[in-house]
Amino acid sequence: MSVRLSEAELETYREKGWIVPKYRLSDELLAEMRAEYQVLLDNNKHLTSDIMLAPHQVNGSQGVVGSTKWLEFATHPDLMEIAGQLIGDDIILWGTTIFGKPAQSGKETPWHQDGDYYPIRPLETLTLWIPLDDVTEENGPMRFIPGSHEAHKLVSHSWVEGGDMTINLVTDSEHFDENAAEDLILEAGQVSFHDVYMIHGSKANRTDRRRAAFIVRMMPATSHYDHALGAEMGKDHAHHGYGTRPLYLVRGKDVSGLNNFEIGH
Ligand SMILES: O=C(O)CCC(=O)C(=O)O
Repeated sequence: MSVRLSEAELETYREKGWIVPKYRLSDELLAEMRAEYQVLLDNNKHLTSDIMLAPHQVNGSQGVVGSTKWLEFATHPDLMEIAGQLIGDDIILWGTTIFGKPAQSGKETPWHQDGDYYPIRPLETLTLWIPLDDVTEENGPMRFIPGSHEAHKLVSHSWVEGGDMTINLVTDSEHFDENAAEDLILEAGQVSFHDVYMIHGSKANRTDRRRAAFIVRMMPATSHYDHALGAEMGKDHAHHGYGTRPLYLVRGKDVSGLNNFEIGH
């Protein structure tokens, strides 16, 4: 299956802030990822599956017992080929997450911009969102506000307490119109790619069907992942481990010359 993006797909990414290319993971790879997810769940019974940080690290953030298998999945040559067309050929992988959205009790992810959390300057990151299960309108699809990335600006967020959400920093409502949201209805094995400034979220899952997704964060190596800033910014959510995240140069070279590839390894 082709991993070359068409001009129309590139244009959609620029205009809307995300794309779901005409590409899908092979059934074999998807089956392997799903089996590995079961291993992850079995090895992490001490954690809730709503959000598992950095499963690609053997000792992941938040006490996750992870596996380098997730690093292998994240850097699959097809995915790297597509990422290269969106953020250039020098790429650093700095994070992964699994939002497990379990059946019946899957928590809401409130509206947010990813970038509000990240110690990356200039702020750039491409997120690969890879559903391990079919995503329907009912089981908590990702929801995007088209074009909300366009100004390339972080808008104000507020800290909202509550145990029924996967994260607590929420985009203030004056910055977007929820009625404009588009739901991302995908089959397992399709992949969505979104921009770091995109306002997005997902509703709770009250259905009998799990909606787990593996998420990969990659930045162009023209940017600097500043670990010291990460430790400082991450005080409010220290379990994210932003001060000690290992960086992986997965393509090309460190153009910024500032990234540290030893911390956290
Ligand atoms: O999977 C979800 O429900 C939320 C994921 C998310 O917000 C993200 O990948 O940035």
